[in-house]
Amino acid sequence: MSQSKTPFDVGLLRADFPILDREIGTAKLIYLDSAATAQKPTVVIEAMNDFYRLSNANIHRGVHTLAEEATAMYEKGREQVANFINAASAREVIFTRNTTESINLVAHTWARANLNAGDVILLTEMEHHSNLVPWQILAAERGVRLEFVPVTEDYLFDMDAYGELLKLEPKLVAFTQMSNVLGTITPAKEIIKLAHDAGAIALVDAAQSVPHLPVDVQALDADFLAFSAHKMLGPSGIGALYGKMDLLKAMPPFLGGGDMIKTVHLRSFVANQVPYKFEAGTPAIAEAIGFGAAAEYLQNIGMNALMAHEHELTKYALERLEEIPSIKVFGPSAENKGGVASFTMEGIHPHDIAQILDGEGIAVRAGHHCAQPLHEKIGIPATTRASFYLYNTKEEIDALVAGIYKVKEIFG
Ligand code: 7TS
Repeated sequence: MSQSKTPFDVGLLRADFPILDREIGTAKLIYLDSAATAQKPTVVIEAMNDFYRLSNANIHRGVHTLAEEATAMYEKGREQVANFINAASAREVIFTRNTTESINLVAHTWARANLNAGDVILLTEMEHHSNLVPWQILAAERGVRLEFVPVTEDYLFDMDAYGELLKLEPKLVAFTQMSNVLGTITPAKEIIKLAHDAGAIALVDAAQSVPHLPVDVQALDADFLAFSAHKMLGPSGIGALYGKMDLLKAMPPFLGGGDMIKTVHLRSFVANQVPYKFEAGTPAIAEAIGFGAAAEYLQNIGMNALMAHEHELTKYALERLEEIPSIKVFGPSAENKGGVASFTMEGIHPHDIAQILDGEGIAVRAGHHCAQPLHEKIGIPATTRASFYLYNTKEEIDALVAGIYKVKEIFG
């Protein structure tokens, strides 16, 4: 999809991110926690500031100039986000608070209207809690049955097992396009095609993929696709649910209140059209504007160029990390992996590793990364995770490796 308009120059790009100039103690910040949330470029910060400075008003209700400007800016954000994932229409993009809310929206509306006791939902063992718990709640309430596609020994989506599980005729297949722990990139297009052939609807958890890979919802033929602005250089507090128009039209509303209605009487209401039917109350207006600016910024860089840069970094990071004695990195080889390196070190707790690295200015995350069942499967309670984005460099990976040697020194 997006072709780079300028050559990928990480030095130049870094200048777009003011936070990268920060120091942590006396060390320069090395931010390796973009899988948790990404840093924000000036264009995003300024787009939101400008809205508050110049155009702040509520949307979809006033006739005054500011209200019209605010509405146009909010809807432009939707267009930019829709364009970024190549949705057929901007109306197929619903603004939510985050990936979590997007998945819950589907669980509350589509699933409650369409699933009954005994119906099967197919998930995978490597899902984030966001794509597990909403279905567990539904299973407890409705008697829906959950089944799980295993992760192979090579940390990949198990296609053979998937083929077998599809014989259960699931109504929904909901899976991650990129694991936030293993970095595993799943063959989403093939998974969706097979789901459709088996009569199922497919929901893609794209929280980690939309920020890092070219994602085209039409090419994928995804029915639903959920992602968050904050992981793709945009603000927190806003995310998106893409849905095919015919599905969205048939779905009951999510939350009730202002903006999601056409008319209201004391005992009844008529729902508004898609996407407003799913956006009750005053939304995150500045955030939608920032979300759009982030999508456009990424599109101008070009997702193929960004992906190539991250691939180089990931390959390099795996080589350098695997050199270190007593370290174990989890996940597939670089060909099937996004910019995530989760590891353990013999006899050293992940939180201690993260703490010592922080002393060197290096931000990584330690814990189960909201994927506890995956850690149970692998047989470890926690990992330390370094994750990369467009602004990271090989020098930063060298600093990470030096930091890890320091951890080893401290722990003898
Ligand atoms: N799905 C995946 C695959 C994720 O990685 C995350 C967040 C979510 C869903 C939820 O996104 P949210 O924006 O609704 O919170 N993952 C992480 C992480 O790996 N570290 O912090 C958040």
